[in-house]
Amino acid sequence: MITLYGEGRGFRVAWLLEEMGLAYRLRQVDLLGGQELDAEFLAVNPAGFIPAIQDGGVTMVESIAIMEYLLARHGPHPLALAPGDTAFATYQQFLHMGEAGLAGPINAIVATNILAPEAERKNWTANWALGIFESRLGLVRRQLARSPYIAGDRFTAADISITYALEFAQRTGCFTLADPEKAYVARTTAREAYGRALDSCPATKAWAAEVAARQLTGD
Ligand SMILES: N[C@@H](CCC(=O)N[C@@H](CS)C(=O)NCC(=O)O)C(=O)O
Repeated sequence: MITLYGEGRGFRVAWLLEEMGLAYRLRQVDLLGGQELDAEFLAVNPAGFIPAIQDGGVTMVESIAIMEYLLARHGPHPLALAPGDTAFATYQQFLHMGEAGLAGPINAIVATNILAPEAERKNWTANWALGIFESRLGLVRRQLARSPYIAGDRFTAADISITYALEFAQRTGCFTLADPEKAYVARTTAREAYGRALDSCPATKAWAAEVAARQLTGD
């Protein structure tokens, strides 16, 4: 049985595991509540960040790499486009851009908003990170103007990567999605596997519900 350590970007992994029908258990990691004391987790990832997985003798980190590993090791699976597919390059590009160009830069803004002293919250670097996010989002928008999913007419693992990043940006209040992205997120998150992943990730589910309630009341 695969063990997934931590929610956060671990949600991408849980969603993929649900899509693939692979058995797993989620081992919670409390990043804000002293993971420096969590010796069992630090034995898995000495750097202390999430997500990580253990699958038999394999231990690894980095959500996109974990997704590629699962799709290859437990595949082939239709959610990963094959190299011979005409959309393979687009698939590969957006699978990685979801983290490298979208969620990664948002991390810098979130850390600034939560951790920086009040006087340092508005700063050049956080603005720069937002600019990076927005420029990559422009490529996502161009692509979604051409096709319902990021690599064409069907849902792939790249949509998990991109959807996670867009929800992350929206829920952290770093960015307000426009209608085309909202419609895309509504499409991808309507999948049954997304709902099952939310059910197995209680912190993510509670966060999503809290943000949705705040948006309804306009707070
Ligand atoms: N590129 C990494 C990013 C991992 C990451 O930033 N994880 C966050 C939570 S979602 C975290 O553990 N932050 C604390 C830290 O990096 O020390 C991935 O995609 O897995």
